[in-house]
Amino acid sequence: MSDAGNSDDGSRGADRERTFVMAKPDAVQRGLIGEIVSRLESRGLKLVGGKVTRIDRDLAEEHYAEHTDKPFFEDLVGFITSGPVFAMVWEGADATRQVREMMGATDPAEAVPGTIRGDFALDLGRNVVHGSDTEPGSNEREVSLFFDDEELVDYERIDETWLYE
Ligand code: DAT
Ligand code: MG
Repeated sequence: MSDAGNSDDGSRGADRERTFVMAKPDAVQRGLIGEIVSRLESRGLKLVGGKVTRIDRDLAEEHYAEHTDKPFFEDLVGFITSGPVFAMVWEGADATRQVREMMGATDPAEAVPGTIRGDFALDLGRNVVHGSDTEPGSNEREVSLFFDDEELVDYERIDETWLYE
């Protein structure tokens, strides 16, 4: 990981990680990009990459490879390729798990209020946001699927000394 930490021995940087997040086509169409960005940004996570892009079928199949054999796979690929998405990389302590918590349950019907899906979605097939799962390596796999290294920017936020002890 980067030298994002501020301590002399670099130890504060040790538990920072990067995770892949995406405002899905429904979020883009419904004007929810800012809402999603705002929540993660206010939490203290750091946006290190972001772009509006279209996902083609090959990328969709690779991104969702774990679901290839699921009955909903075709609908999922159809949906995620149906319009532009906003792809992001966020960095921070325990970022993958924290983003997943902030997203809420996969099925918005089960997502508690206060989570992104619990506040902005109703239907499993239109759940507005994607975040890497917590399987080791999932975050890195997805980041590199969507971003080249030079698209990701190392920098310090001025509030980092107030976000991390
Ligand atoms: P998540 O997006 O929370 O990581 P997942 O990886 O299990 O959830 O599934 C990927 C997406 O596929 C999910 O956001 C919505 C869709 N999906 C999951 N389970 C589904 C189901 N049983 N029926 C229809 N769509 C489903
Ligand atoms: Mg998943």
